[in-house]
Amino acid sequence: AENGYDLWLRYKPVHETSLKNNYQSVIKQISASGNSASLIAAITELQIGMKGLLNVSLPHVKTVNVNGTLLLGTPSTNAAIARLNLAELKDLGKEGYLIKSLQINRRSCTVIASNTDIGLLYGSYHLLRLIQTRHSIQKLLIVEKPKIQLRVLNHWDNLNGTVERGYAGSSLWDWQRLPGYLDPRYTDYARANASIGINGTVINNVNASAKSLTKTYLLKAAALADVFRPYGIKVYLTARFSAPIEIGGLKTADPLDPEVIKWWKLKVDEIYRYIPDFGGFLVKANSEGQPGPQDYKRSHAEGANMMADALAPHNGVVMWRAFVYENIKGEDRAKQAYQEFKKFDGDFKSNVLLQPKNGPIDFQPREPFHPLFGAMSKTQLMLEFQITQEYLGFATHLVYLAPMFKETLSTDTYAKGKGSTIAKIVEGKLESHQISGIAGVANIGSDINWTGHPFAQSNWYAFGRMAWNPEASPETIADDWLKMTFSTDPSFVVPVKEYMLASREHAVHYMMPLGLNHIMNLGTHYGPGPWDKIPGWNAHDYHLADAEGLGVDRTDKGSNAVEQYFPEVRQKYNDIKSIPPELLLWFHHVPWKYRMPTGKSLWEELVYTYYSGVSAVEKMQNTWDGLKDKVDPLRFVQVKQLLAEQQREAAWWRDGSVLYFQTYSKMPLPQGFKVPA
Ligand code: GCW
Repeated sequence: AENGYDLWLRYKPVHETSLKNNYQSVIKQISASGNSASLIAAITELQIGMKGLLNVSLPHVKTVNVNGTLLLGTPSTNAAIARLNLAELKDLGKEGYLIKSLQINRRSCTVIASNTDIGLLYGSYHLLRLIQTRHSIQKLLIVEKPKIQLRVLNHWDNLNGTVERGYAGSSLWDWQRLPGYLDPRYTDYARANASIGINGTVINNVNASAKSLTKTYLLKAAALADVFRPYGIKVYLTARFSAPIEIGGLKTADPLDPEVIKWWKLKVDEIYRYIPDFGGFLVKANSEGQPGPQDYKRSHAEGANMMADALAPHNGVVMWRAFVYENIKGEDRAKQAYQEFKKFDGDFKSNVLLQPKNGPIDFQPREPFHPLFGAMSKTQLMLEFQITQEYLGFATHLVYLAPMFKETLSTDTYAKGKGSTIAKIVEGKLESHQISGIAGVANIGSDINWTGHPFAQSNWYAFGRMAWNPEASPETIADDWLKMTFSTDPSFVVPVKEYMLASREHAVHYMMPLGLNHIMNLGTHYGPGPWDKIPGWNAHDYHLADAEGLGVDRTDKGSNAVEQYFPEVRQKYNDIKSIPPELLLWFHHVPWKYRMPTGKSLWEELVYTYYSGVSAVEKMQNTWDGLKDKVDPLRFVQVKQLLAEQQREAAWWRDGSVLYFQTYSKMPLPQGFKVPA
C-alpha cells in the first residue's frame, strides 16, 4: 500500500499519453562524464525517476549522438559542457544550475550544467520535478541558484532516541548501530533534502548532551556525514557549553579561560579529522537552564566568539541562538532577546550567525516578527522556523506552514526604509553580509511516512523550497507538492491546495485568534489552557483577561515592546486604529465592547472567529470525503481520521477558550452561537 515513505519522490507513471510520448522523445539517454559520488547520485536519481515516470531505462552514454540526449556536467569535468561556453554559469556559484534545451552536434539536447556536481544533482531534481508536475520540458531555459547559503534542518533529537517536540515517532538516527550499520533510510533522507536544496543538518538537540562530542559519538556522526556528503548536506552538531567540564575534565567552561579555549580548539580539530567538511556548532546558551557564558559572567558574544575562533581555521560556523528569556514578574518576555542581544551588534566574529526565532516569544501560531530583524545590521542573522508543529496541533492537525513562513519573510521591518523585508535581511542582501542562513526545526521521525501526518510532509518540503528562495509562493509550492505526492488530477489538486493555503489561518482561528498567544496547556503544549498555571508559568500573564477586556498592552502606555520596532512598524502596532486585527491582542489590552473593523464588538469577534475556525475544519472534512476516489486508500483513511481528530480538538480549543474568556467578559454568546452541552 501507498504509505507515504517515498514522500514527493514517488515518480508514479505519467498516464497522459501525448505528454508521456513527448517526454520520452526529449529524454532518451544520459551523457555525463566523471565519477564523483554526487554525479552518480544525480544519474541514479534520473534513472530511477525516468523509469518510474516514463517507464524508460536511460542508457548512460559518453557522447551526444542522438536527439534526446540529456547532457549533464560542469565545464571542468565535461568537455562537451566546456565547449558550450555557457555564459549563465558565471553567476551561479557553487550550488546553482542551468537547464537549457539546445542543439549539440545538430542533435536536440537538454543540458543540465553547473559549476559543481552538487549543482548537477539539484538540476536533476528540478528536471524531474518538471515532469512530476507535468510541465513542458521543451525549450527550457532555467537558471537557478539559492538565495540563502546555509539551509539547515535542526533536529531536536536526543541520544536516547527521543525527539523533543517531535511527533513522528523516534529519532531517525540509530545511535546504537552507528557507525557500522547504515540504515538505507539515511540515504533516502539525504535524497529528500537534496531534492529541495537543504544543505545542512544539525543532528542533535539544542538541549544538548556533551556526550555527542565524545569520540564514540563523533565517529557515528561522521558515518552519517559520509552518507549525506554526496547529496551536498553538511553535518553540524549542537555544542553544550559546559562540555569542557563534563567530558573534558576541566574545572570550568569559562570562555576566556586558556584551558577552555584550548580544549575547544583541540575538540574542533578532532571533529574535522573525522568529518573534514563539518559545518559547525549550533548553541543554545543561557536559555531554559542550558549552560552558557553568563554562568561565568561572560557575554553571549564572548561565548560565541570563542567557539568561532576554534572553527574558523576549518571554515566552520557558529549558529548562536537568540532564544533567551527569564520568567520575571513584570518583565515583558517579548522584549528580552532584543534587550540581551542588540548591544552586541558588531561584536560577533565573521563566522558567527545569530539565530532568532521568527517571533519574539516562541513559535506561536501567530507572532509579530522578531524585533532583532533589522536591529542588528552588523550581525548575520539566521532565521529559525519551527517545522515541527509544537504549537500547531502536533502531527494531528493539517496545517500547511508555508503561508506562515511567507508572512514572516515578506514582512517589512523598515530598517533601511521601505522594502527592508526579513527575506532580504536573512538573505544577507540588506547589509551585504558574507554568510546567510535559515533553520527549520525538523518534523521528521521514524514514522513510516517520516512526519506522522501525511500533510506534514508538505512543511518539510515547503521549508526547503523557501530556504532556497524566500520569495517563492506558498501556492506554487503546494501545487508542486500535491502533484508529486498525491495526484496531478486538477479535480484533486485545486480544492486541496485551497484548503492547505487556508489551513494555518484556520488553526490560528480555533486556537489563538486576534493576536492571542501562549494560552495552550503549559505542560503538554497541546490543547487549550488559558487558565493554566504551573510552577514558574501562568498563562494568564499572556492574555491578561479581566472584567474590562483582553490582551497585553505592549504599546508606549504599556510594556512598550513596540519601541523595539522601526517607527513605521512601531506606529502601526502602537495605535489601536492601525494595528492589523490579527495582532490586536498581542499589542493592546482591548475592552470587550471595543468596536472591531467588522462592526462587531471584540467579544463577538472573538467568539465568531473561534467558531469560524472550527467550521472551516468541518469544510475541509467534507472536501476530503468527496475526494475518496482520487487518493490511494491508506492515505485517504489516514487523513480522514486525522481531520476528524482535528475537528474534535478544534472544538475543544473553541469551547475551552470561549467559556473561559466568558468568565471575564460576562457577556452572552452572540445569537446563533452555542457551546455544545
Ligand atoms: O518552544 C520551546 C520548546 C522547548 C525547546 C525551546 C527551544 C528545545 O518548548 O522544547 O527546547 O523552545 O527552542 O529551545
